[in-house]
Amino acid sequence: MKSVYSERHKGHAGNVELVAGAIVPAFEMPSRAEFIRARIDAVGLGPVLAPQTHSLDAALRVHKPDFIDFLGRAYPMWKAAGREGTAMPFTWPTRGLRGDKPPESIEALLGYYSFDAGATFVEGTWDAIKSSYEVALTAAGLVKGGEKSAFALCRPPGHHAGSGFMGGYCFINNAAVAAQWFLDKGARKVAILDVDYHHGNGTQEIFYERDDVLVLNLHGDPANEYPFFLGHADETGAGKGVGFNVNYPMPAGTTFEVWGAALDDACAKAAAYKPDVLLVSLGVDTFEKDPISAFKLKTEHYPLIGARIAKLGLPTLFVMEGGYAVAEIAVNAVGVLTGFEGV
Ligand code: 6XA
Ligand code: ZN
Repeated sequence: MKSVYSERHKGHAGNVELVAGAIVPAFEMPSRAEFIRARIDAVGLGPVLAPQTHSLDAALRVHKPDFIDFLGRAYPMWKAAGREGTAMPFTWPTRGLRGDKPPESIEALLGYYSFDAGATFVEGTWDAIKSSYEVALTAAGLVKGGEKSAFALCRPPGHHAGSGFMGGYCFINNAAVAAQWFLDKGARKVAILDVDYHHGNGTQEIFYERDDVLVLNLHGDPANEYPFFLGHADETGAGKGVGFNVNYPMPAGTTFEVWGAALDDACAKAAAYKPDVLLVSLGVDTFEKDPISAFKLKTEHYPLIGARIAKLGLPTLFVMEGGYAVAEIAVNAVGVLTGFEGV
């Protein structure tokens, strides 16, 4: 399997985040991607290509223009306001406030274009966002070009980013961009299988009223788990999208036996949909030792996930999402890919 990777993600570094009342170093850190990159070579998964340059046109097919424009302006505005360090949202236009009126100051814009404090900017963030987007599109191009599969080693991740908002370490929704790109290049139907521990609320929002993208999401029950405000089983789509969004919320402590049954059900639904392409939002924060998650998957399970997905026999693009047990993230993520290849 070919992978696509760019060193430019490393500029998105040194961020802090807000966890349980404390400001701590962000769990979403550059070493995550660097360990995965090294593991690809260690197991001989295949060549690692640099991304091609892409304009933002494909991002604008799933994101609002003012939001994408803001992502590029955010850190320069933060600095122009005399600030340094991490630009972090802290005020949101919730119920009872004016969410329809774009504000002017950087403090307000950060909140206007986010749903939490978890998408933060430093100097190199916008370039890293663009590189992650280009990684996804370049890997999509490999699959479109006839490769059976490809791995987009994206960082920052994307599945929490919606049409007009960032959050949860995500800015541009790389998987959603790639799905729309396949459709624009002639695919009739695309399925997205999100196996990250967290619900991919952004992906759900973007395609919620569509029947040309089937979104399947396995995740921690939002009643008790981030992102809390989306991801319940009764969210099945709207309009012509009814039936084309499927959520599998599962409780803390879920083991592979239970999780794997949900994966089997999701794979059966993906097969019945007969998509032209399958996208996998690949998070490995389902791992038992993940520091911010609560499922109980073990390292030996990740190749089984890849093998199960491979049985669908679909052109498949893996897009990297979460996973924070840095010591094991690479073995687990690349384990899915080698399992897919039957290595
Ligand atoms: C925010 C938790 C962000 C979770 C990010 C993630 N406290 N999403 O891994 O898949
Ligand atoms: Zn996650």
